[in-house]
Amino acid sequence: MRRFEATKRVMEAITDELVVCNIGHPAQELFVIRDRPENFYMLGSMGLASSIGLGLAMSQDKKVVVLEGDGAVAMNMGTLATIGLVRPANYLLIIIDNERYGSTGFQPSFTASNLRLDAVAEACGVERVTLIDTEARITPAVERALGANEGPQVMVIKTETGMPDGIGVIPMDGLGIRDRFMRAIGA
Ligand SMILES: Cc1ncc(C[n+]2csc(CCOP(=O)(O)OP(=O)(O)O)c2C)c(N)n1
Repeated sequence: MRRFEATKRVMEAITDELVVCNIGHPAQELFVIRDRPENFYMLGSMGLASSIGLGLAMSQDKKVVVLEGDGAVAMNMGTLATIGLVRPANYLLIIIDNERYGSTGFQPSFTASNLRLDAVAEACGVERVTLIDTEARITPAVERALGANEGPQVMVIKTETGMPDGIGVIPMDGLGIRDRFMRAIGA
């Protein structure tokens, strides 16, 4: 299972939740898998999808699912401490851990050697942390996580490296993505 397959399985569990997605290839893959106005794609700012999603969860009632990369979370590790502190019940952070900085050429990241993000999330006070390495477990686990309004929750999905050929750039600019998303959430 690569990030693409993992994202596909996550999206099978999504109904009306807001989805905020990591910069680069993860966002491009999500666009191909299932574009919808309730998706907010990061352009440019690595590490901030989890923080933007956190603010979103704190400011409105809909459930928020954030799709992050291990590299992005390692870059902004304070985000896990903040999630464990403010504890929004409607927040699910899914870290797709391919042990690489995928979008820039699959250079090995910290999780390839010394970093366990599930353990960091637990140490930050997040009680519901799930570690998944099997594709078939993803959709039921996300459904379960979203069924209970018992966030914050963190799910780490271990994947292989690589991505499908032919994934192109998202045909919207930042303002277009923002405006469409804000309309979708009635902001
Ligand atoms: C502050 C900052 N540093 C570096 C980059 C370049 N960059 C964009 S995506 C990326 C890799 C992201 O890796 P990860 O979050 O693990 O996601 P993956 O692509 O592996 O799914 C890098 C280094 C950036 N956009 N912003």
